[in-house]
Amino acid sequence: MSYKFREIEAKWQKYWSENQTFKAENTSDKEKFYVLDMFPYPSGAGLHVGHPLGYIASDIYARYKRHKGFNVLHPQGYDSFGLPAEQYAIQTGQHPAITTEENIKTYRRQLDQLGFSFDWSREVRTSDPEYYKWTQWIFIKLFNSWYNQDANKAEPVSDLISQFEKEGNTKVNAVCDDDTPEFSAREWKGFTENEKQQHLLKYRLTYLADTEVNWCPALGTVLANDEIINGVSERGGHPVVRKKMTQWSMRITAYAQRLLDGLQTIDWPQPLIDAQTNWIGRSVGAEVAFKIKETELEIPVFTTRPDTIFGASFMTLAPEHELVPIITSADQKEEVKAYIAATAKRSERDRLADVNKISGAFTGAYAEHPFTKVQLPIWIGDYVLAGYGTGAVMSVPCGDQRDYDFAKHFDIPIPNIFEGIDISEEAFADKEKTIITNSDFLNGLSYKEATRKAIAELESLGQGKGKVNYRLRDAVFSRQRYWGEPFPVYYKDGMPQMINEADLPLVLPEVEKYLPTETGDPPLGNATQWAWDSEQSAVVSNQLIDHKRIFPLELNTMPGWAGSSQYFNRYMDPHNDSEIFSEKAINYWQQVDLYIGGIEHATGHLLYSRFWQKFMFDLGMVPYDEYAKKLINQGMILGTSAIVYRVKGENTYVSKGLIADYEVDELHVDVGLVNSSDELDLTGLKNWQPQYEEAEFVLEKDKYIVGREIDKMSKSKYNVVNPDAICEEYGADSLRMYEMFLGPLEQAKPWNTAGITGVHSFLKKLWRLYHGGENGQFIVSEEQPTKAAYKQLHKTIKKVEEDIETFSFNTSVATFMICVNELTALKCKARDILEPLAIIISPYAPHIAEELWALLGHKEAIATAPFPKFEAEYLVEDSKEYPISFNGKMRFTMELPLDLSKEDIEAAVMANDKTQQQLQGRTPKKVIVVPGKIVNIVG
Ligand code: ANZ
Repeated sequence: MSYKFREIEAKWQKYWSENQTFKAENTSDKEKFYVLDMFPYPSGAGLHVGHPLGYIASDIYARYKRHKGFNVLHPQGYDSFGLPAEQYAIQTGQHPAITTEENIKTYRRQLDQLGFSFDWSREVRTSDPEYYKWTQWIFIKLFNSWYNQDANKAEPVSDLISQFEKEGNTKVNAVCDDDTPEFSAREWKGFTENEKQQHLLKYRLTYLADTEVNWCPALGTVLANDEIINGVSERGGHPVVRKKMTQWSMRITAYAQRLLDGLQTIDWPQPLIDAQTNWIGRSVGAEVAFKIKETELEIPVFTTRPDTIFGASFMTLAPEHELVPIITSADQKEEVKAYIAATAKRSERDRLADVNKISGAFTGAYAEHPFTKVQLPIWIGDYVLAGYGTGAVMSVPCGDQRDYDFAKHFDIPIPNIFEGIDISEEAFADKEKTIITNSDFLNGLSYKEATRKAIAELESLGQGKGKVNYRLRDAVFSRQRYWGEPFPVYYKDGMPQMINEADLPLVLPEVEKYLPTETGDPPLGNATQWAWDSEQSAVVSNQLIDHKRIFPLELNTMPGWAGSSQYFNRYMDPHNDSEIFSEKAINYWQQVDLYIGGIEHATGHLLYSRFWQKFMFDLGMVPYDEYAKKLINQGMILGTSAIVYRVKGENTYVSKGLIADYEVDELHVDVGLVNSSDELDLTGLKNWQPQYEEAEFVLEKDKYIVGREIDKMSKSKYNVVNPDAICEEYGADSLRMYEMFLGPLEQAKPWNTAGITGVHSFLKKLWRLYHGGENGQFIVSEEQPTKAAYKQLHKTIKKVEEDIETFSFNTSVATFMICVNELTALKCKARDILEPLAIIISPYAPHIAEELWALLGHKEAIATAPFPKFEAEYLVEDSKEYPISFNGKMRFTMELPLDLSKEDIEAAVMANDKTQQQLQGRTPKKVIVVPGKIVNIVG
């Protein structure tokens, strides 16, 4: 019987689904193990072969852990809110829910066909109201919390209010807005309700604030920094301006230090830890206040180098700095205004990137140096960012390159206090004993001592203090989109109010159009039923809004990262409709043991989700403030693109070997049109795209050979390989094994479909190992296996177990191949070998393993069969292949037991026909026997 993989795979997928083989219970005597994948965004294009790489790896691990006796949670779901479905809706009018549902169907079919051991009974979809109810619920919890720096955790706003009532806010040590004013208990009590709410917003962990955003009027939305190229939108090339908009923000900065500290406690890849560390960007330094001449005003600056303060010769403020309009002198007003208008067009990223484009303007104002009392001119320049530190710097042109360039450009005098001294960051970090000169009381000190001294002196003047600064910014949480979670928020007298938790979910309303409204409101502004009846607790018609009982609802929606910040916990108890998850469920599953996903989420999802987990920990809802103990970033599978060469200005295409004689343009063509020898199917090409129909081709040896290039797999490069076709031709087990065989999990590696045949032949060989007989039927014997067969099996058990534990899945595949070759050569049909072999191979190739397991006579699925135990004794050698030499020349080998005496070895060698042939009747002078090593016959 041949290996009918299509039948076998369909049969077992059906079996697993009908028997709920992989359903995990929330109670078990077994130890738990939680294996998580980053859930997919179900895009219209479906999966390509690169997508399942991480899923295959995590599935192997999950299956392995089941064999090892664990109760494994391995869930899957969909990150199903998002932009592509919305854009498709804008173009076609098709409701995003419908497209999303269709795409999910495709994804589910594709995932099922790969034989993953997911517990689908726990599926979540972020766009499902039953799921986003809990995303909204966390939002409300964040709104009702503030960060107490003394307790170093989030606490209820109700506690903060009691404190305000008792003693005002002067003793409160909170992470709050910079412009939070001080007030006494009496003042607090005197505030109107609206004023109280305004003050509280400055403390809440999610708050409404006027934030500088990149606004693209043509697209009607805010854009992230990386969606803007050279000042215009990446999509469409529309102008982008910086604009203040009222937006929801998340006070993630409150958690900056804990987000850093937590990285030390988890087993995550170093590049990912580095990316988050840099993103959080902790800087230790000082905040120094510079007085502005002839005013009561001060400019606070943040500096990492207070030791250089005597080199400060001017100041630079970000153009957006709030003091700019106040301090600018009358005669500089025009210039300053023009400059501000010009820089508003540049994104923060451009401002940082264009170090050579020095620009700025003088404000006409002066600040006073805290020590020398010298007057320092105050400039504005866009190399100073409004959102970092205090948005102002003391400029030290002899110490800082950007300050130096700026001073040079505008001819600002550069006093050099560091003549001949290396003051680079490296020197600062390494050298304890370098001397600071020309700097009054800092003379003769090392950098570090000078830093300490400068801060102490500033403190005694009341003009500075030590300060730790983080590059991390609060995260803007509002999106002007339709297809996202609605905020559970309505507005009363302009202040946000939460709807009751009991009234969740607040379901996304229907709209006629998915575009922003004519008045510039987000798409939810098109909804006619989008008002909150605070008495009935219901969504009602906008026409009923009276601002007394019926209020307008929030029009923004939440960003993509909202839903993915809590799914790992929700999987533990996904159908609970009274709690986000039960105590029992979280106490049992605790946290994710292994999380596999892409590094591209390093400073997005993987940072935000850690923040939400820490918040949940502060609420006492979860036992760990890190949700994923170990994380692995799988490497990308790259596409092998196919290139044709078009003669410039002509419709002629030249084969690769001939291009030296032409001037050519390179074009990507569909990789499906190219065979494994890089030959292009010209008929196929002509049918593929009309521009090739009439084209001429210059061939070499009657063939058109394409160029090959390794690129990211993408539709635009026509190098996408669809797993459906591979499954159809070779089966899922071949695909799974081949993806692992491509190389180490964490490395990027190119896909090459031709290579899959090797793995496919291996599986056929595996199948044949269990078959034979006259008609090739299944055959297995009860005989005692040979020592050699045992040895092969146990070598394989050992290696595969070590490989899986260290996530080296690629080397296991090679080990299986060797094992099956050896057992085939040994003609091994023994049950005691073939049964354990089926189990160790089943995490990789589960369908064939299940089929063999059933043929072996088992009624239960292989999924929970115990992993075979490695026994070292089988690896102990008990015989030796002796090289038999004649006068020092090796002629043949002989397998002899290791426990033979010297005499017995000699006797056995002499009795061998081959020895007699070599001697041709002579009697050897001497026979040298070294037991366990060699035999040499002399004479
Ligand atoms: C004086 C000085 C002298 C500085 C010197 C550096 C070297 P990190 O490490 O990134 O925190 N700075 C402060 N706020 C800024 C802003 N909003 N935009 C641009 N630059 C800003 O860097 C902190 C240093 O970057 C600060 O220390 C300040 O320049 C500058 F020899 O102050 B320094």
